[in-house]
Amino acid sequence: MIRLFVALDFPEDVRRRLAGLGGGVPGARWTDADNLHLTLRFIGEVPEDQAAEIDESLAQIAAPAFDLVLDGVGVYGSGRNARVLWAGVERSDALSHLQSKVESALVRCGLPAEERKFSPHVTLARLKDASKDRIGRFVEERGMFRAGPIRVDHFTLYRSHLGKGAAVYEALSEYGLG
Ligand code: 2AM
Repeated sequence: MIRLFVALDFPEDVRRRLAGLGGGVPGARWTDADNLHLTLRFIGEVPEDQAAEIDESLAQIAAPAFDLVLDGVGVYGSGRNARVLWAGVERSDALSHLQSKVESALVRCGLPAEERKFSPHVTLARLKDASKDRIGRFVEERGMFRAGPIRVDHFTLYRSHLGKGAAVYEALSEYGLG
């Protein structure tokens, strides 16, 4: 079995800027600059032959390239249940369009439909027992963050290797956008 997800990657300068937001929140595990991405669809564990089928199906997607703007930061969960610090994405019909094409390609491969609404974000940090005040301050101080427009001319199928430390993401295939 291999663990897969579909995501957008970012150019190095954008990743550096995102990584530069980190710090000042004890209890936060910051995402390495190299691992920053925007998940279009988490797939999870699938057998290798199904992975090949998924790859073929994603390769058939035809969608336009587009520009993406990252906008602001926020937190998932609140109080003691704050789990994730994220950077947000400006509303983009092109992004939603691509995401729904990915979703239908995966459903055609026999994967169960995603029940949760697509909520595009870039995970900056995962939180464990982080102080509410520090989280509040982070969101306040970094709220003006903006990056882009970023040209999105491909999306990527990633394999996630789970280990003792942070997961290692391996790009398996890139798919061009027209
Ligand atoms: P997250 O950053 O919001 O946690 C690889 O794990 C990517 O898939 C992450 O970007 C993660 O989103 C996303 N993902 C979505 N659902 C997931 C799940 N149930 N388990 C692990 N990762 C998930």
